[in-house]
Amino acid sequence: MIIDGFVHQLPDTDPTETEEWLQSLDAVVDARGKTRARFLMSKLLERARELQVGTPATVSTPYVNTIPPEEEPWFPGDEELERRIRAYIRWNAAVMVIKANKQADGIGGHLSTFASSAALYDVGLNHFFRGKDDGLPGDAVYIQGHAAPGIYARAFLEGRLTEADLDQFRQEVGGGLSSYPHPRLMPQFWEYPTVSMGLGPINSIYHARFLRYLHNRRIDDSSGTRVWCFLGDGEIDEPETMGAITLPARDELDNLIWVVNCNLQRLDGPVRGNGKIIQELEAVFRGAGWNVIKVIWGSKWDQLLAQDRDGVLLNKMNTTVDGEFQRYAVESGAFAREHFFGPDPRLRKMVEHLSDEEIRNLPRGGHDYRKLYAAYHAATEQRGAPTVILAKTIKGWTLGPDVEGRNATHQIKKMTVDQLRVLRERLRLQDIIDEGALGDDKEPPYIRFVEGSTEQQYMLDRRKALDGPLPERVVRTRKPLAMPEDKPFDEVLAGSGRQEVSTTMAFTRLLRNLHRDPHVGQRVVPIIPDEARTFGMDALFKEFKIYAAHGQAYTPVDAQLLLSYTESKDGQVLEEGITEAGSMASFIAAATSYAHRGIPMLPFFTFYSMFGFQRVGDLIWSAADSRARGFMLGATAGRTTLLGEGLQHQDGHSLVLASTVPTVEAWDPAFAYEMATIVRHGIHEMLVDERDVVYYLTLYNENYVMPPLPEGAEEGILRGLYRWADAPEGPTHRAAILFSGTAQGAARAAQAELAERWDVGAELWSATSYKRLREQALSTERWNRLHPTEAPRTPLVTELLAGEGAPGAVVAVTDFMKAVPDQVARWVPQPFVPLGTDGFGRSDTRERLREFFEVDMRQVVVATLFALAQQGEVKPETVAEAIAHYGIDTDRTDPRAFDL
Ligand SMILES: Cc1ncc(C[n+]2csc(CCOP(=O)(O)OP(=O)(O)O)c2C)c(N)n1
Ligand SMILES: [Mg+2]
Repeated sequence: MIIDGFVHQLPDTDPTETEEWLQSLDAVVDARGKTRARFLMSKLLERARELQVGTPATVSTPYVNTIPPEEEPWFPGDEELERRIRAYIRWNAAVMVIKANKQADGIGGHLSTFASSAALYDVGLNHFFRGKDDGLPGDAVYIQGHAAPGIYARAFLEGRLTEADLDQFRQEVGGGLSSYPHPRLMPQFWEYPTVSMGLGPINSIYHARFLRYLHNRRIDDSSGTRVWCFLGDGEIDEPETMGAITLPARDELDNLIWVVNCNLQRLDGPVRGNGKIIQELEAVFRGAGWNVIKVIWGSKWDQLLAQDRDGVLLNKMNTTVDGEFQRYAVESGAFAREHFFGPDPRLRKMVEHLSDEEIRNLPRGGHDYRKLYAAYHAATEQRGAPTVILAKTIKGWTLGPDVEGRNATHQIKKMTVDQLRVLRERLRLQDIIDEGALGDDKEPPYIRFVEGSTEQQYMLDRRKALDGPLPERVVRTRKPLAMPEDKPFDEVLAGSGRQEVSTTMAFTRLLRNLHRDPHVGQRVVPIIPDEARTFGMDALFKEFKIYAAHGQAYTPVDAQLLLSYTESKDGQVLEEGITEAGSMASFIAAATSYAHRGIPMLPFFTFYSMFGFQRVGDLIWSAADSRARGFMLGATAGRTTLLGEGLQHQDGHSLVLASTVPTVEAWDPAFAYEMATIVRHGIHEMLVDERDVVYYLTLYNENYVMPPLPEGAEEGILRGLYRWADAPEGPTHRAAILFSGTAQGAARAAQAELAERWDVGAELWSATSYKRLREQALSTERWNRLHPTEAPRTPLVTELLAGEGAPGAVVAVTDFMKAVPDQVARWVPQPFVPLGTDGFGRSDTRERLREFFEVDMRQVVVATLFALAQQGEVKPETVAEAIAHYGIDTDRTDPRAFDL
């Protein structure tokens, strides 16, 4: 069997010596058995590592704690006091969920996640996580969403929340505590939304990397901050969780620590019933270059392991699958004695001295705070690699036999009085909670420490020593950012002269100019997922340089070119490689830096528009929850503008998806000056008005002459619609054509054609944001509905299009789906005909695509005549005449059809 093929390819410089070593091993296996041989091999590997021989790392170790008892550091806390504090927290966490469900049946909440992870948080909060009271940002802690009740329960004991607050858990409409970590709903409390599985983990990775970026670029000293991320073992199955784990190892992010709560269960049942999740994760993370610390067994197992001379206990640990371990969590001590220890007489003997109850309570490592303390301590001492702590726990721990380890435990949110009694005993709270306080007709009480009690003082002192409470969201600008000068914008606003350019090219120019701006230059963060060349943004590589944690260790193949691929430790571009999810996580880190660091940044995340909203929509939603401020640019936008490529590439709907995110301002500029006006306004909103908004702009790759900013057009651009050209004088009929993005070409051509051939004078309007128009109209409509006796207000879009001397019909043309202009259809009183690119995209020339999707000049002309015919302004025959004139095939299949 060839395992290490390489040794066969290298010369053996001393075969006799090699043979001696091999024979020694054979002899050990023969005489002492494989267990002993394994032990010796492990010892050899350990020594080799100490001697820095450079042997390849093994990816898995036996199913025991990584840190041996003799290497556990002294535990600086008061164990008994901490246990008692935790009992109070556990009790209150359970009571708040139970009460919430009594008051508002079906409101939900979770008992078991926190019950399994209480010690994981407490050890961190008592000994490691730094707050912000010293004026610095402290640590960033991503808390498992379903553990929120425990975090509130602690904040209550610390005096940060009241009983009334706890009673309002999940009743968010009245301002109650949010179900999960939502900065949007509790902006002074939560910092990082986590509850959509997998997003917390990936965000934490890019957060840690962003801190290094700030540090290496000398924008901020981030060496005092660690990023801690708590996640579930079930959450591990999300691609977002595991998809980026090689990055922190590559970048040596020793400021990142993950704590995986391995309770072996997820929502429906076991995470790996037939396998071992901890072993699987150890191998994956070690393979990826992480420092892995397994915390599997509590201290009481140490004595048993120390007696395990034949390796039978170890063997049993190694070979028992998780499904079986979960069973031991729900069964009695006698059952474990029989089935775990029982079959082997040597094992059975090992636990002879323990009662059934003692066997049942042999705790798992994740409930043992000495073990956890040792793990956290080692993680914080680790240099040059991120750490993952795999802590084995029991889901629902302490909540009693009806809840602990049960498959249904995740969703249990009610407890009977008897179950509460068991909990009270398990937590040793009989002296605090009166028997009389529990009863079917009673609300279970919250409990507090006596004012000035040792417990209260201890708890508060610990947080004081660690610089204040956590979690806490504070927006405290440490390094302000002023608006850029006019100069970066002027060039773009002036138009392109006779040169034909695209809005993408203009944006690249603007980005370069902003980079040179004395105010914001340093804080611009261009983020690109391996697509810069597609967008013509590779020109920025040389000037901005690409961020690389270790600089550039090679001479790039294009070194001799003016625009070479330049990496640098203080590079500015985050060239993320092919990961829109990772780029989005980077974006969130930069876009929330104003809050978590007090340092506003200006992220510009430019991506293939097709691979944005539909690919990473949930991360965008999480950016909104995080109160992100930044720019997202969907380049290669439009279903007909991106010629070639095809169905999987051509985006005609990102604007529809963008319209669903409350904080996203969605823009579809046609001209460079519109784009620049919008970007400048966005920067103003983010930096000066301090609005938590994300600006989404489409960028196209079609070249045409960019006109200069028309006098006074800013206001119209920013409200979402403005008249771009008057109707030509002369024709009898009047219409309006609204265009967005590259549809300006068809609209302008149609205007000329209509005047020349069909006696229609069409005015042209640029619709820069239907979303904005719709939001405004909805507000007006709502105001009217709620103020029925007052003079009704007119939505802006109605006022603009249907005022005095209004055109007889309105046609809207877009390179996106008709649903985009349809957003305002309800408020356009004239006949309104949207033309758009519904259906699957396909590869062809622009011209043929526009013909195919019926958004070319001819279709705009026909649609305009049709709309006028609706109004009785022209005859239906005239429309038919136009159709015939342009040779439009009226029997062709609708381009929306997919079931051909
Ligand atoms: C993306 C996503 N899918 C599904 C859910 C629903 N959900 C909430 S918790 C949960 C199980 C979590 O299990 P695990 O990660 O092991 O956490 P534990 O509670 O066991 O600590 C699921 C499926 C979700 N919140 N997010
Ligand atoms: Mg779990």
